Amino acid sequence: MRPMAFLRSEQGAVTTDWVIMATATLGLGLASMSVISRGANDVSGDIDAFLADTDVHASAAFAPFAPMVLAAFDFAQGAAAGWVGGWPVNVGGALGDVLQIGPKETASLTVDVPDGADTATLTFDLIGMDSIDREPATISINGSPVLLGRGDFGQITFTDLSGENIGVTLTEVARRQELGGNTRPGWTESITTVTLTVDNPDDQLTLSVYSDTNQNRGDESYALDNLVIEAS
Ligand SMILES: [Ca+2]
Ligand SMILES: [Ca+2]
Ligand SMILES: [Ca+2]
Repeated sequence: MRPMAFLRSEQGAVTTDWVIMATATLGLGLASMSVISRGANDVSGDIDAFLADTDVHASAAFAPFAPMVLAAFDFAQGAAAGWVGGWPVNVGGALGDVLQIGPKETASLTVDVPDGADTATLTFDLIGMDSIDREPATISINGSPVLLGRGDFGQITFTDLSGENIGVTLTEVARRQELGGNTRPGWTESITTVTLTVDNPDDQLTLSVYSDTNQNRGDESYALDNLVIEAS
C-alpha cells in the first residue's frame, strides 16, 4: 500500500498501526534524551568548574571587619607595658607623663594585627624637648624608616620617607613653648601629632623611634605621648 493510501485507509489491524507509531515515538524520545542529557552534562560541568575556581571569603563577604584599638598609651603613672626602650617619666610642666627617649636610644612597640584588617592607623605626639640642636629622630615601621624629624630648639622639621603603602599626616600642635623638662630660657618644646596609615599591614606591626641626640635626657630629648594604634 502506498503511504497516502495507507493514511486514508480506514481498514487494517489497529495493533499493526500502533506498533509503527509507538516505535516512531520511542525513537523520537530516545533522540531527545540524548540531546538534552548532553546539554545538562555541559551545564553541570560548568557549575562544577565555577565553584572550584571561586574562593569564598566568608569573613569578607558576610562579616565586615569591625574596627578595633590594638594599643593605647598616655603613659600616665609610668604605664608602658610592652614597650622596649624609652623612659616612662613625668617631665613636669604641661606635658607631664610621657615616654622620653635618651641619646642614641630606640623605643619600640610591637602589636599583632588581626586577620581581615585592611589598614592599621598609628597616631601619636612626637615631642622635641629642650636644647635639641638638629639631631634627628627616625620613625620606622617594621624596621623601615617612614619619617625623619629634625628638632631644633622648640621646632621640628620633617622629611617623609614612607613608601607607597604608608600615608603620613603631620599636625603641629605646639612650637617654641615651655611645656616641660628643663626650663632654661629658650629650651622650649614642640609637639607634632603624627598619623601613619599602613595599608595591608603584616601580621605584626612594630613602631620604633630612634633618637640621635647626643646629650642626657635632662638636656635634650625626644618624647612620645598619646599613642593609639587602630586596625580597620
Ligand atoms: Ca601623657
Ligand atoms: Ca623645656
Ligand atoms: Ca645635641
